[in-house]
Amino acid sequence: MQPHEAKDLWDSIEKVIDNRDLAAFTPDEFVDLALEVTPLLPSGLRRQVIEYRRYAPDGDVVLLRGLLPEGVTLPATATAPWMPPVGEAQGAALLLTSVTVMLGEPFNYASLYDGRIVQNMVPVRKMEFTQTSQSSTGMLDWHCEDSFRDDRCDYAGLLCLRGDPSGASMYAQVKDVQLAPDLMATLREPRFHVRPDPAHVLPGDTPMRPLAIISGSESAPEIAYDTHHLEPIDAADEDAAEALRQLGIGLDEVAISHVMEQGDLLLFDNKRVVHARTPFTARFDGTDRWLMRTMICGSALTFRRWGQRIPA
Ligand SMILES: O=C(O)CCC(=O)C(=O)O
Ligand SMILES: [Fe+2]
Repeated sequence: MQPHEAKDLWDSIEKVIDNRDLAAFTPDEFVDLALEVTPLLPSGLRRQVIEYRRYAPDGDVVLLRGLLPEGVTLPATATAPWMPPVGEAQGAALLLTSVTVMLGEPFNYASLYDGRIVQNMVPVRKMEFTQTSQSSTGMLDWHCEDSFRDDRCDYAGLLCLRGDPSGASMYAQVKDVQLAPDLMATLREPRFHVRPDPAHVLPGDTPMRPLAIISGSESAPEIAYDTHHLEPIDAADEDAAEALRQLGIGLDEVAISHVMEQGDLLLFDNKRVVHARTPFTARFDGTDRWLMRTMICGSALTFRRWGQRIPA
């Protein structure tokens, strides 16, 4: 996006917000407001997002740049994923949602980060080495969002409010992975199960979900993957364990890295891409790396089955 387009858009967003506190909006009202911003996005950007949804001509990840105006004064980095946006960050949350709503319905699970529609990917004290978005000093390893749910998001969008030169976002498209046919065949069998993501607050024991790691067509394969929460159902299934190991290596070989900068908006296909983040040092002084995220359900059918934007 050109600098003058970003500035015009930002001014329009401020008019749409009209000094209201968006924290008082219900999730549906918030998304409805974002839909008022969508037609105000530059037409080239809208075309690119719609083409990505329909054909993904340039791959399963798309990076849009320069969405925030130069010199924007954002508040201190949020201190938790579930903090509602304040000040100028409200405009950023609305902007992210106005783009992602072109891919489907932005949503969240009630069990994740207080069910906030727009979540902050920020470092949190004592969480430095966890496998969650709140980590920092530790590597956040390859995963898809919420592989433990069969209704996991189709896409996720990440908008960078504040970058960190060390914390690179990493992606690997499963269609790029080169693996021997017998390993692929093993990964296509339901010989694995995945435990719930630790970022979710779930009542009692949630059973592990059995699944095949790879599914779908040869030309557009899909993946459900989580380095730390996935294992063969049968602990003695050496072939399944080996296929998983080789897949991890194969993903590393096709990794794409990008250091997010302020105003970068990254969309990825959560069914065809795994992602990760490299370590960085958090200062906890309000200047840390800060991405806003929203997850998108691309299926109107699934969304209607939930009957709500924040399903249980
Ligand atoms: O910070 C990033 O680049 C990605 C964060 C992430 O993967 C997550 O929160 O699940
Ligand atoms: Fe993630």
